[in-house]
Amino acid sequence: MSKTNQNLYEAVLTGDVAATVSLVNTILQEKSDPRLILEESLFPAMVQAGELYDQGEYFLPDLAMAAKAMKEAMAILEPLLKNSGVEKLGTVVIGTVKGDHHDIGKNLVASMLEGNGFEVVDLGYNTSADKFVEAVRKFEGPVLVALSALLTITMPQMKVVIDRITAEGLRSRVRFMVGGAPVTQEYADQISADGYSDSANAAVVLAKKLITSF
Ligand code: B12
Repeated sequence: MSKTNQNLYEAVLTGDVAATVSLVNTILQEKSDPRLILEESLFPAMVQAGELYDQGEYFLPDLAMAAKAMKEAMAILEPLLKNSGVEKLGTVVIGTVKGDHHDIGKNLVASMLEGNGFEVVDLGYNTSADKFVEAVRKFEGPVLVALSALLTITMPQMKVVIDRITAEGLRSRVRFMVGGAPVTQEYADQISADGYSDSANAAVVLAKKLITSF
């Protein structure tokens, strides 16, 4: 890895947004392939940030800052990547379910998925089942639907979404992943979700697994 790519890796990992933006622009001026920037610096930095969080060495603000740096870098690279034909790993429609206004965890999961190569459609918080159905219909191929809930009373809304998408005949091309502090693997099984994870990093591993399960 070149010195500049190594510096960019460090900048994302430490959540230094200004350095990240400046380094991405420097590397692009050297006529580097945007895909190499992703593969050599950005993705490894996000994977490492997620691992440090899982190990308890990074705390929430550290992970959020790394995700922010990644997001700013992606904002510069995305238009270039669209032209260079980089294949996305898959599409994820994500949202916090109806009645629930917690979105910090959902945003982290969305950023991590985006940072790791997924196309992410973020429906925000307090998202109705109708909106999930509408979003899934916009795509033709396989879609991962990621549902977040932080309140015990909104958890059942996850089942409402799964049931609605099933009733609309879309179940065969959708995999559901669920999460949020009160959600458990047991609950995920109970509502027939395809996967559960308790952290943004584990959500990336799960999404990569589910996208190959169609
Ligand atoms: C911040 C916060 C708020 C903020 C939300 C701001 C925002 N923009 O999100 C505000 C102040 C608005 C708020 C409001 C309320 N809150 Co609140 N809130 C919290 C708090 C302190 C932190 C939540 C958080 O952001 N955690 C950090 C993130 C990173 O963690 P996370 O969300 O769990 O996400 C991680 C994983 O779960 C996972 N994950 C999350 N989503 C997904 C999705 C998928 C698909 C996957 C795979 C993984 C995944 O990955 C994430 C990253 O690692 C929690 C306490 C707690 N310890 O959870 C209470 C808490 C969730 N709130 C609670 C309550 C009761 C409320 C209110 C009803 C309070 C009130 N009386 O008004 C309102 C409800 C508003 C509403 N309609 O939603 C209770 C819920 C109790 C329960 N079990 O039902 C909690 C647990 C506090 C408590 N101990 O009582 N809250």
